[in-house]
Amino acid sequence: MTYPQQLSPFESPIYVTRASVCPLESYVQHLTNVWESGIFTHNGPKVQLLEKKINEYLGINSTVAVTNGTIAMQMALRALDITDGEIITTPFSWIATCSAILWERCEPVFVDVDPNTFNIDPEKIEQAITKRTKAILAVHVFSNPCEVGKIEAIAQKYGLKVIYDGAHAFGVKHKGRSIFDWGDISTVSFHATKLFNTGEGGAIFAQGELKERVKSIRFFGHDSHKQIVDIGCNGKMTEIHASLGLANLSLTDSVVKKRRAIYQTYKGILDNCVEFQHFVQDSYNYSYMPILLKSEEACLLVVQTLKNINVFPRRYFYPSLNMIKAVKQYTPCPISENLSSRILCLPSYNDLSLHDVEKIAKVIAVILSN
Ligand code: T4K
Repeated sequence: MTYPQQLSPFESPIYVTRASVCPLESYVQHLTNVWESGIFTHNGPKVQLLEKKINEYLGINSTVAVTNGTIAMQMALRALDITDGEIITTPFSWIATCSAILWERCEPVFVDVDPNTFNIDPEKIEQAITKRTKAILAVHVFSNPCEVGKIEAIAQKYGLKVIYDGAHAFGVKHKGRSIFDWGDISTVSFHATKLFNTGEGGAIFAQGELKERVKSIRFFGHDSHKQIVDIGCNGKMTEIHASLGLANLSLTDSVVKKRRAIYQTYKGILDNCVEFQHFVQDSYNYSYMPILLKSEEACLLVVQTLKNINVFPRRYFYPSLNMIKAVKQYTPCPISENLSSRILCLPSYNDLSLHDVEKIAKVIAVILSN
């Protein structure tokens, strides 16, 4: 295929994201301390310092660092004593939201999403509640906060627990408070592809006794004297991962700033040809760059054309989780199914130049205008 100048392929592939990382020297500084101490795990000084720094950064006091965002949700369910029954959740998410429920021997009950925010639609939650419902597990999709007030009012009315999968939502606030401060418990992912990352990693946010229980569950069910007081697991973050987190944390504001500029550049060019997620400006961290095409056909055309110029967007989240046979028997969620068929996350990361963003956006605009 021959392209006009505007469509010439990029020399190196451009993927949906690249890890945001500190200069190597600042990581090495932390690693040197680890080597000197000989402490590599078991909630050592780097993990404790990372939790303290995250608390300071987010203005909270509830951070418990763990192995990843998936085990964080499983541990959250355990800490809330949810070991069976139904959990109301969203079909528009990464599989981990749902697999965490299934691994804890509970049943996911899908409630459709809002077509504009992409989050679970609170207006549809009540009709899905049964005698077996134990909790609502909602996701702040692409960092867009759920309607927490409405969700928590329903939960209170029916005596349900609320868990927020905040995998994407690091740094996001709602009504002036960290989004991780809402619900009974929240979780986040610090995977390499996330805004703030520790390579692999995550955290659970809980208060008071629940926080102490999470810490115990993280460490085989030990209390602070190494007595077994609970049935736990091994959910500990290592000192190596915490070191990377300590070095990366200071980048976070600049990462958000760069991704916001990328978002604005895409939006400036694509505003008339695609749809964007509806969100409140101050409550978004731009960690993903989702666009909605008018049809699945248009979405696949964009994917193929970008591939031809060495650009690799991702269809997060396709398919809608209610469509996956291995998950559970199909129940219709038409809005999520429709979103999933048309969603595309475009490249967005620190080292991506605005010039390249402009070129990608213009290519999309050209294809869609034909
Ligand atoms: N809840 C939600 C709503 C989630 O989205 C996720 C995870 C979770 C829970 C669970 O959290 P974790 O247990 O993962 O902590 C990624 C991530 O594995 C996953 O964390 C994330 N959500 C999901 C949406 O996407 P892929 O399939 O995109 O990874 P991959 O290997 O295709 O990487 C995409 C691009 O990122 C690469 O082309 C290049 C770049 N990259 C990737 C890796 C692995 C890097 O620059 N460095 C790297 O180390 O999964």
